[in-house]
Amino acid sequence: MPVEILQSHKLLESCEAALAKRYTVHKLHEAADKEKLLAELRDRVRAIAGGNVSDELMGKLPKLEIIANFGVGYDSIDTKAAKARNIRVTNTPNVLNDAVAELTIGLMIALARRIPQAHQFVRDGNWPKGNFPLLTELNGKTVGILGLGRIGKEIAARAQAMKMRVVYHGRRKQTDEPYVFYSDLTEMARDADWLVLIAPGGKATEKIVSRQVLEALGPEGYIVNVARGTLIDEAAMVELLASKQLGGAALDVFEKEPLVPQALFGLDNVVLSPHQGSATHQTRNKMGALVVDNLDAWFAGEPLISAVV
Ligand code: NAP
Ligand code: 8YV
Repeated sequence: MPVEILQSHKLLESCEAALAKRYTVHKLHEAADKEKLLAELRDRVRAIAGGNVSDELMGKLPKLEIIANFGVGYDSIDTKAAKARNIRVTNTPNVLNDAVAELTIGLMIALARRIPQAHQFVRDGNWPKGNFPLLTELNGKTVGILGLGRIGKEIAARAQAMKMRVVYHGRRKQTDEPYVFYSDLTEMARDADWLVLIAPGGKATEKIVSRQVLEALGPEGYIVNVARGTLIDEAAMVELLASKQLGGAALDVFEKEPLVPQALFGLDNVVLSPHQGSATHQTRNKMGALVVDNLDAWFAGEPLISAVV
């Protein structure tokens, strides 16, 4: 009898197909009556593929052994509860580093040179009426990276290729890294031209980029968020962008995505992106394969490939 697993949300097609080949998959997100499905599956489900897993959901599946998240960020899973219940949790690290780092640099150039706005300017037939305004460049500028982890290091390498100076903030100094470390985020924001966020979401980083940090970045400063919307005081950021007390923002993630604060749509100093850091065929396929490989390893009694709990 194949192992029964629960899929908690829509996954990549190739990942869903691979799961269906190996397991009996129940799709929670497609169930008309979720509680009824959970009650039926109570003593049968041994794994969850996907995120959005609360302590309450775990409590409804007493035979649950493992949660395999599709994504490196696992802030939608209550890992503390999983640990307490002796449930393993895996994620999809490293395979997406390059894709996210590439998008980050793309967003930075797009914001510095207002590429989406320039595109619209040409399409709207405005060019013959006058030139697009002069803007700014990345080279020679300092970028402060909040979260010099797997992805942060790839962003740092690419920022150096853009002839930028790299500094970083985290909970600790990384002695083997060549970049200047700031123990104080506000201080880093004050000294940097760009602030790039690529630290995990969750309680520990909630609104870590406060109004004070944004004000320190200032009217010439640019913020790029490819981490999670929860890291920024979004209301303060919108207000500061609108009043030009913050220079600009390139945002791939939002507090309540896919909902985006309406006020951002009318601003010319923002570039908006629909949480697409890892959204390429090659990267998403690798992420999907890692979800399946982790589950296969678990049910074969082998060590997990990328466990977080
Ligand atoms: P990682 O290797 O774990 O790096 C995270 C970094 O954040 C570490 O350098 C860590 O440094 C720092 N950090 C952790 N907690 C912190 C805190 N409380 N305060 C300050 N710094 C903290 O993770 P990763 O693989 O690079 O991924 C980072 C995040 O990117 C993910 O968790 C996810 O949310 C996001 N992401 C977004 C997309 C997208 O599509 N936009 C795609 C992939 C990932 P210290 O340990 O020294 O503090
Ligand atoms: C994905 C991500 O968009 O890995 C992460 O943490 O944010 C992205 O790669 C997401 O997890 C899947 O939709």
